[in-house]
Amino acid sequence: SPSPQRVLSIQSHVVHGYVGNKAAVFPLQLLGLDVDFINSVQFSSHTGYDHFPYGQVLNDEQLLNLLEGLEKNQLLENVGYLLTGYIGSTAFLQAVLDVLKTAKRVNPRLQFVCDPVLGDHGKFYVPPELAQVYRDVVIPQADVVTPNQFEVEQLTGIQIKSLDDAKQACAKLHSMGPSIVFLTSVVLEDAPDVISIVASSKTTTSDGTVTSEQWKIDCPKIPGSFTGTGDVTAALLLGHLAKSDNPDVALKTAMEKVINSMYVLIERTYKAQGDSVQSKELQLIKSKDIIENPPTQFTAVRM
Ligand code: PLP
Ligand code: PXL
Repeated sequence: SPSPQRVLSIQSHVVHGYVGNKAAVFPLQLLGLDVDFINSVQFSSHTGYDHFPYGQVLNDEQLLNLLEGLEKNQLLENVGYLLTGYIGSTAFLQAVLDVLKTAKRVNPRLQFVCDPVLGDHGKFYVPPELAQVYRDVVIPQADVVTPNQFEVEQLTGIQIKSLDDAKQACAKLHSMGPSIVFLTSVVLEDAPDVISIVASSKTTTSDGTVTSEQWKIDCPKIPGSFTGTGDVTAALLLGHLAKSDNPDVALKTAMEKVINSMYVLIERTYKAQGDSVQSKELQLIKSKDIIENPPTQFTAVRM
């Protein structure tokens, strides 16, 4: 029988705190997945601390060198998922696409879960020219995309003010390629204190008919902003989709597990925080229980 599918995760490493691979690997492992991870950077902390950057950045050549080692040792054969998050340069993003190409050649069933990290709250935190690279060459090759509100607006050109806008933006992203679109947090014009999470799946039947369905969960907005939430969300989504054996209910069920875990994680982090940046680090390890056993507070409704 085929070996279980591993995840290849290409993300940041921080010595202290929980973003990038430090936020993604632990949840994936708790959900029972083997994770091979490449650290795209090693920094002392995330960018929100006073003194930054300290550490090293992996360049595109170094990434391709690791790829060569993985390929020559036949270590890509059981890679079923590629997961990517924050990527800081066009050259590195192109090299990630080379990783995708090679890993897909070795395993044509590989699924690419792409968090198209651009920025948040109206501001870019990567070079803005990356938006076009994601739009033109990355998203078309992705199976699952997990943009936040700013990112979906940049990628589709659609401002999300209503649920209908969110639906249209999902349809536009589906038309670019991905069969699953997961909007990690949108705040709609008529409900400023609510975070809506939207999940949309596209199915192409054997006669070529394309259908889609959308699910939504509304949560009360927990005040403040925490770093790494998007990274945990994408990892949990991959993990729960990978674990599900019934594709017909997979997205709704996965979404509910992801959001019920995320809500408690953010709530615990909110309650634990003090005045320092450090005190706002996600309470990820202490939340092992609700990652392994997601609560059932929130239920997804059809849009
Ligand atoms: N709140 C909840 C309950 C969530 O599940 C998520 C992400 O999935 C977020 C907020 C998103 O947080 P942020 O706006 O910091 O990305
Ligand atoms: O969560 C995304 C992220 C990834 N990598 C580094 C970061 C952040 C967010 O601040 O600083 C280095």
